[in-house]
Amino acid sequence: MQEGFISTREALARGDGERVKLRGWVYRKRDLASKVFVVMRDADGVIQCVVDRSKADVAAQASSATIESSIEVEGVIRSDPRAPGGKEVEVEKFNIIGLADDFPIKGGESIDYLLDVRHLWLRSRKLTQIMRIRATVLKALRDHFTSNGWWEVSPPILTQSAVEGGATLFSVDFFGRKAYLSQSAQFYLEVMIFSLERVWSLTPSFRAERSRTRRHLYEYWHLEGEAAWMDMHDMMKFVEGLVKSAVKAVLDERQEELQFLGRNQEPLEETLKSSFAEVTYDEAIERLQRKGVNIKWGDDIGADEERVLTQDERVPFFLTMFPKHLKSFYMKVCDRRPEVALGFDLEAPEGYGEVVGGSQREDRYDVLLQRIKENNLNPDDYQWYLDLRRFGSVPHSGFGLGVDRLVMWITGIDHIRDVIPFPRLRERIYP
Ligand code: NSS
Repeated sequence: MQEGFISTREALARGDGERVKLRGWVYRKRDLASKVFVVMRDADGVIQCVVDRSKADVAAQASSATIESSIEVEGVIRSDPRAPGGKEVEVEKFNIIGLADDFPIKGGESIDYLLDVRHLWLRSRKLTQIMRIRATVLKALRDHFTSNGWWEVSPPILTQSAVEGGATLFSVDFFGRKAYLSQSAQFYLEVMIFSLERVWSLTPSFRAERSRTRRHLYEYWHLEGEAAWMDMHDMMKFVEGLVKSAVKAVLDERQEELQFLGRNQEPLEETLKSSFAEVTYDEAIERLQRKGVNIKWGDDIGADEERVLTQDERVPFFLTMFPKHLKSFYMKVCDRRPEVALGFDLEAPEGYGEVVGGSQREDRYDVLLQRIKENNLNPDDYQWYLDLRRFGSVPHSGFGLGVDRLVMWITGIDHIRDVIPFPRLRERIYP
């Protein structure tokens, strides 16, 4: 199947007069009196293929190929400044492999309709560029863990108890008992650090979010890390390196895609050159008040406030040291200020907001038990989690990174549904 075929990208790098064999799908077509122009796309890009009407059989084939038909072409490379990429293929052989029915996407359709035909819309050039960037981000993130000596582990998705509060749990019937879809692998990762010390996982996480926003999914990709012997600041340093590794890979390897998407690359370049600042919750409240936001110490910093804090920034920064009542029970309470938890969020600039949530974990049995009770949770549900504080407890920290949110910021896309191939939406779990 593979023999002799090259990609559009390779073809555009070939010299005039070279013979090439290509295959892909009909992206655009124009039938003129003397020529048939077919713009063919493949995973790498597009190339213009030209058939002269003097080759009557070949031209007839090209002419009958409908939009999105799969094709094979053979021909010779010619420079032409009018062609996309500056080169085209003078076609000598043209085969239709799969003739397409009338393609239902013609341009100008509503977002709603495009979601109905998501399985076809994923062929669009915009979504293709985003998926390529997404794959590069994922590879960079994985490589960063591996090259720093972290172990990948495989936590479950079916779980018994909440990590991030009962309000956003999806429940499932597990042979007559109630189970839940995982919100976070954190507690399982905490178990694993007692043998492997530094562990990570990449899994779907599920949140039955009440509100519909541009940055919430019901099923999203969650990259989580957990490590023994690391305090909050050690973990923040690691997260900074991790996020920079993804930004660097995209700048190095996905230039054409960023340009296609019209992404301003300056904030990404600045991110690589800067160190991420730490802004405490106390400072953030003051900043918000100075900007005229009606907020006081103890109030939650939500999506709207994050937008105010990040919209004029060009480099990610950490928000830290939150009032403990705003944060999950597992965060370690600060010794000096018992009303504060050792948590950190990484805020993406340019209005994007939170992409990472992490903390140092409460490693004292009594304090953790107390926090579970304060949060009206049943200690029986967390017995195994409490056990970790009974058998060789260790200072440790961890975080969860929303892969979709990171890709959203790096690509500069304004809605999270466009950075994941199959977003689950409330109106439709489709396809
Ligand atoms: O709720 S988090 O802030 N934190 C946790 O789940 C911790 N238990 C993770 C850990 O320490 N191992 O979620 C972490 C990140 C958050 O910063 C977002 O980037 C992303 O997960 N996140 C989401 N992305 C998309 N859609 C939704 N609904 C969503 N919820 C969280």
